Amino acid sequence: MARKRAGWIVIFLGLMICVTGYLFGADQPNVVVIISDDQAWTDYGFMGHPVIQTPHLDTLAEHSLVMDRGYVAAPLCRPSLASMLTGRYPFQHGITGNDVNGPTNRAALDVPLRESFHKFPTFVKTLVAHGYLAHQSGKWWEGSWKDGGFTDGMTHGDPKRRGRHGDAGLTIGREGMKPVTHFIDAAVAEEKPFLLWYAPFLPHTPHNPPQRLLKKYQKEGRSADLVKYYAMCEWFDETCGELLSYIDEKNLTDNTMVVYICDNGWAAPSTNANDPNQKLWKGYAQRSKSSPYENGIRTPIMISWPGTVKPERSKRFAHAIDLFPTIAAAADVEAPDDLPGVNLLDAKKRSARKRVFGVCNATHNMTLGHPDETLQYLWCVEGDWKLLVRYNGSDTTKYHNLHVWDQAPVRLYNVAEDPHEKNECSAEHSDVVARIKQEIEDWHKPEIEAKADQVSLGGDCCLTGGRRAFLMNPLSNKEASEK
Ligand SMILES: [Ca+2]
Repeated sequence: MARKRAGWIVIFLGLMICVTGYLFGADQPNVVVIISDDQAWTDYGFMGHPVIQTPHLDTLAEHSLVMDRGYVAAPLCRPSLASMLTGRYPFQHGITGNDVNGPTNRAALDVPLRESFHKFPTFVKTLVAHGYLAHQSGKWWEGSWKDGGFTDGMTHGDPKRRGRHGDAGLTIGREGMKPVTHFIDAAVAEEKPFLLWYAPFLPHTPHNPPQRLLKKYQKEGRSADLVKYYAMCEWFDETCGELLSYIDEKNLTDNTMVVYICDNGWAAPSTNANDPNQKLWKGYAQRSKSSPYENGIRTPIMISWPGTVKPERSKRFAHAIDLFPTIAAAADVEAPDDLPGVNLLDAKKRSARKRVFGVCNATHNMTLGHPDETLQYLWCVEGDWKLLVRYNGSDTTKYHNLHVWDQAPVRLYNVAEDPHEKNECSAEHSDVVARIKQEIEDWHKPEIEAKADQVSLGGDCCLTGGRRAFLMNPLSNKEASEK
């Protein structure tokens, strides 16, 4: 009798494995998400940069599906990362900038924003709910790793101990890789699939690379800010190499999907020295970080998964909001069905997409429930065209200088012929402007209203009320000339 029962148990377990595919995590790949911080889309060997050397990411690219027309939802760290996590645009999840108003009580004012944000599903929480171990390292703005649903991590998020955008997590890469490699060892020992959030504070400022790299890029006539940045890009690449080598040494490469993306672009101020508007901002080149131009929002997005994802170079669009549906599909778990992104492993879905959208809000000035109040631009890239629509959202801090110079109500570029956006051509193509502007309005208004209503937040949905209370109009020609 006991033997018969045991037989049934074996059959039942076998059926469970066939049906679910992830009993004991047997068929679930590990997922490694590598996120660069402040690096322009051009600044890699595999993207054709003539000076910067990124041999490890170049090797990863050789083995990856590389989508070099990738875009992020916002050209700034916190909203960009929040959109990767949730698969939603900033005006949907509410994190539109890096900081709230109020320089002295930032910690208290940020709490309700984070609490609202954490009601949204993320790929971290979803994978953990399906048996993954998950480790956070590097940039993390939303409290502690525990708040984000990770099972392990580095960021405490305590404002009394300088918690804001990663704190202890920001040492990863810059001071070695031990927390990550220890976590990998622990996951292997437990025989569980793992998710790694590797978002080092690289090549982000402070630009303090090792001397050996600094010396390598020093050259007569090359400005000091450029030398430091180039060296930082290679330093970041070295840490990616350390991580990927460790995974290889542990024989995990074949069962690990690596997703690569950068959160927003960056360019050295000296590269824009001839532009009089550069006087307004010393930190980085205007039209890079915090801007909707290509040096702010474009990034290569790549996926490596040996034996499962065919290495190729694709000209199809990819978007940061695709990470959640892609990672969920790889792990064979459900993502929310109202997410606007696509599973990038599905070539048909990639091909069917005609355009991508995104936003640019003020860097600070976030207030709960009013995600559009700080809106500066909406943008759309469709085929060869890119349209920017300027809005006049609140922007009361020093970061005002990032956008104040740019007062054209719309700007149109043919980014296929003019990838560095030197020839604004809206006057010659008013039909294209009208068509894409309408597409932007259709995307941003009614659809999002409906989506906000659908989001199950398990409580009062601040976003719905907020959006109804506040809908901005783009700058008119008259306003633009007066501002
Ligand atoms: Ca960043």
